[in-house]
Amino acid sequence: MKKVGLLLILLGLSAASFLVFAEAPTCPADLGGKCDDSDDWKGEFFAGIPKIKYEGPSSKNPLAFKWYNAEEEILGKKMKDWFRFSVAFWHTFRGTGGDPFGAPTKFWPWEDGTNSLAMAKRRMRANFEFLKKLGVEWWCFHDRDIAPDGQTLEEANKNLDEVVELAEELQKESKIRPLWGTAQLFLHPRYMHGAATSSEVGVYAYAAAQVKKAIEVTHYLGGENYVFWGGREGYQSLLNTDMGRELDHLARFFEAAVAYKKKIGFNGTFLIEPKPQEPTKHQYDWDAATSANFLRKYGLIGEFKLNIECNHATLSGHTCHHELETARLNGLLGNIDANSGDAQTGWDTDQFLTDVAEATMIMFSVIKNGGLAPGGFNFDAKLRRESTDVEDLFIAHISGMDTMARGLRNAAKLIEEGTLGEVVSKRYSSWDSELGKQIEEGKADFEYLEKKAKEWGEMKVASAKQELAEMIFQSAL
Ligand code: XUL
Ligand code: CO
Repeated sequence: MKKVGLLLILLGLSAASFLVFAEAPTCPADLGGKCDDSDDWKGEFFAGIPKIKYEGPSSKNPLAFKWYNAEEEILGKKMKDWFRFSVAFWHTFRGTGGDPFGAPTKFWPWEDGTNSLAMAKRRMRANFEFLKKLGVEWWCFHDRDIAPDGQTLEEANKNLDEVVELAEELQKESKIRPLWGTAQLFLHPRYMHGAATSSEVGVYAYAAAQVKKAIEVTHYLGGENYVFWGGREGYQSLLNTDMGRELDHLARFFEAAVAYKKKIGFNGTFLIEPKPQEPTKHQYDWDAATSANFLRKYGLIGEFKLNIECNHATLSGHTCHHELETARLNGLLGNIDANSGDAQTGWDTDQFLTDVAEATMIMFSVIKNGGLAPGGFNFDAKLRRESTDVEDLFIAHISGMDTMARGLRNAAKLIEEGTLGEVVSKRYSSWDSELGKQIEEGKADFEYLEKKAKEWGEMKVASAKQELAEMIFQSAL
């Protein structure tokens, strides 16, 4: 009983960052008292923070890149094009530091503690200043992160339109575009049984209307992808769940989304983001293999790719590298939500990735995939509750970008050097024989193989050389 209670509390931890401000701090002095409904405060939100530059590995400046050099070419492609980094609006601009045990800890100078439209607009201005100073050209959002919900769908859509107009205006003067947009279908109580897999048909319809609008605004803002993360598409108990019917409903929902996408001429990629559990005990898009099977079963395979999130991968008992390879080998690798979990905790901690070895393995997959475009790397990651300075937002992203850049440099070095590749090709060299070729071409039946086995007798089986592979790998880090 105690264990279950603790689990529920822990499950709430990462969802807490989706919540809107619960407690209103007082109007910050920097805003000159303009906290209520005015959007005329056009000051600098990140005063004193310069445009972040590349200073090289010897730099000790926390507000500079040491490894990420946007214009530098690696394996024939600029670093910025390998990554196409994106900032997640929900963590960076809606994360409060609140958790089930404690109140918000972050009181950014531009926040007034309300969920008003004026606040949403000021936050959007802060977002664009942040992106420009960081040198990132993409951002990701949920509909309800960027604009307040409404009493009715019409009111929610009107709020969204107003903030989207401002975002469009702010985008115009820069190259900044959404990497992807999505609909938030998990916070409102109507979605307690799920959205497309809800036991309530009215909720399915409402979710469809919300996704329709979210696709429209993503398209309007020039977004390159649209993500479906099944916030509550799953079950808590099979005893009261018709899993077959719910999965059929999910497929119908995706079919309708594909039809609408085509109807309005949205050419962005649709992405499914697998996650095994949290908030439900069992999410239907468990991992890459489960999602691929779902897409194949329902004839949706050509219409979707996958957005692999590293912390979701570890929650499903896989490495991020495994999930990326599974997606890639199925022709489904579309985007990465770059973050990591914590080895000792079993929930989605959404930390910025700092493990260079993991980043190197991630980049092996990305390089083999020829990059991710039109996808990219979205930092679906948040500051720790205890990190409360505005500059921490920059430091976290700089560190994440530098980690990935080191991964790219290492992976490129290993690929160019070729020794790791040689270990693998040597391991499979018996397959380069006449018999190997016949088998791979489907030209060897069991009788023929039996004949060969008799002819050859007991064979010598070679070492896998795992430690040698590990030695080559670690020496490149
Ligand atoms: C939840 C998660 C989401 C999706 C978008 O774990 O990763 O932020 O990326 O809904
Ligand atoms: Co994510």
